[in-house]
Amino acid sequence: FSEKEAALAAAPSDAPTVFDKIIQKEIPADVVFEDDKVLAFRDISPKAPTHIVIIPKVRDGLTGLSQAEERHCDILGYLMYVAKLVAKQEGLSDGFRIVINDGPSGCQSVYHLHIHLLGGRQMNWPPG
Ligand code: DGP
Repeated sequence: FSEKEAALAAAPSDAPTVFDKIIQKEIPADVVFEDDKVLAFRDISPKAPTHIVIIPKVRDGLTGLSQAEERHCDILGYLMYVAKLVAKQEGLSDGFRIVINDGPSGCQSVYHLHIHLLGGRQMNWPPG
């Protein structure tokens, strides 16, 4: 299964996701940052030397960025700020990338909004 195949197989849904189990500590994750609002943990299939997934602990309808409403602005901004904090914590002083995949065409496979933080190597543009 490629990431693309996984994304195309994952229909958009508001069913519980694997991230709920990570939040509930039902399955282990390598957590690098946690507070009352967000959780950040290392991606199980890293695409860069540093690859961290940052999620809101409460999904509140945010299956993906395309579902964002004005009430989500605070948490969306906070997730970006945490990405910056974690980038610093990880020593990514030369730069990093954040990515939000949305929907099948955006290669989203988990329908609980998340920011990917990638770093530790030279990134290319355009992305694949
Ligand atoms: P996306 O394709 O943008 O929906 O990203 C979902 C990411 O979540 C993907 O890069 C792999 C990661 N992931 C999926 N399941 C798990 C898991 O059980 N543990 C961890 N640490 N990461 C996971």
